[in-house]
Amino acid sequence: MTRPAVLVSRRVFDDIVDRLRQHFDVTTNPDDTVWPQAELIARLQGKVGVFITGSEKIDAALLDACPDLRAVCTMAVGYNNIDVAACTARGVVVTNAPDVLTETTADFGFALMMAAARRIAESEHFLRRGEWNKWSVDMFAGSDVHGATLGVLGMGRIGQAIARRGALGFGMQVVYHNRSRLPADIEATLGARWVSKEELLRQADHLVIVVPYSAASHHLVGAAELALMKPGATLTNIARGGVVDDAALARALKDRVIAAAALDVFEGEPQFNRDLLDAPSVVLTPHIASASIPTRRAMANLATDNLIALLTGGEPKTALNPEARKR
Ligand code: 8YV
Repeated sequence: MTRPAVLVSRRVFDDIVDRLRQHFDVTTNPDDTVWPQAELIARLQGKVGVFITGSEKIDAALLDACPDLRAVCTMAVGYNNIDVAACTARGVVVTNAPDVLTETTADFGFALMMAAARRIAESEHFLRRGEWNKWSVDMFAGSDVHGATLGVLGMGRIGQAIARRGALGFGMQVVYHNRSRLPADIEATLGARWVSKEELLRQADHLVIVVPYSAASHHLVGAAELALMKPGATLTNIARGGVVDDAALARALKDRVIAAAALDVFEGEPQFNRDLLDAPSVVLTPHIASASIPTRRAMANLATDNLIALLTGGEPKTALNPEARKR
């Protein structure tokens, strides 16, 4: 009997591929090439399932060109690279990887926020350049994190995990903005207060952005929003490139509209706005907030569990459109 054919679009851990090989005829990408769309489509011919990351675009044109596809399983929690409605319309089930990366991503968001507040990257570059020749009273003096006001834009799982770190670990006052308010008991546990977006921008000493990307969140923070922030404030973006207007942010840092920023995600990444390199007080990392070994393994295993379940008659753990199965 021929086994279902699946594609793993990027290099993953060997034991993940071994798990898939127990059930499927697996094609991999050992060179980890980011395939152009036409090549991805060519490689998907005859495949019923695909294991993807946040980098591959699954849209209506691809689905129409790959009629055998039944399952799209991403190891990312974010799925703005997948047209879920187009998948549903064609009976293709999509799964993502929530929960397993929440705490690791929150750790990193908090670390970036602290690095921006305490000017860690900036001062390290200064030391490496050999410019440190004396102590001085305000050398790289930044702002405090403990006791400050933490503003969380987007209070999903990761936003809540960051709020918990701020409130319980650092005695921060937590304000947040989200389309829907949290239940009162969760607000009480996190010590978090819902405010309007404008109030959030005005009140936060440290703003951390964790909203999913969509047309509605495109440039949610641009020049007008940055102008509302405190001159001593920091901004951390671990959400998606495009939620922040990077050009406006680079200008705001240069003009000292805000004090510092930390970015793990960029518009057009892995390309990014080069003006950020010249902006003062900026920490830049290459989209690694979920990159601890145990968490990346958990994300890949969850995508694998989902792909195996979907193609062997089981129940996927984290389907985004379970209704697609009935089609
Ligand atoms: C991933 C992410 O590194 O899960 C997400 O949405 O942005 C990151 O954790 C990446 O997208 C995995 O493919």
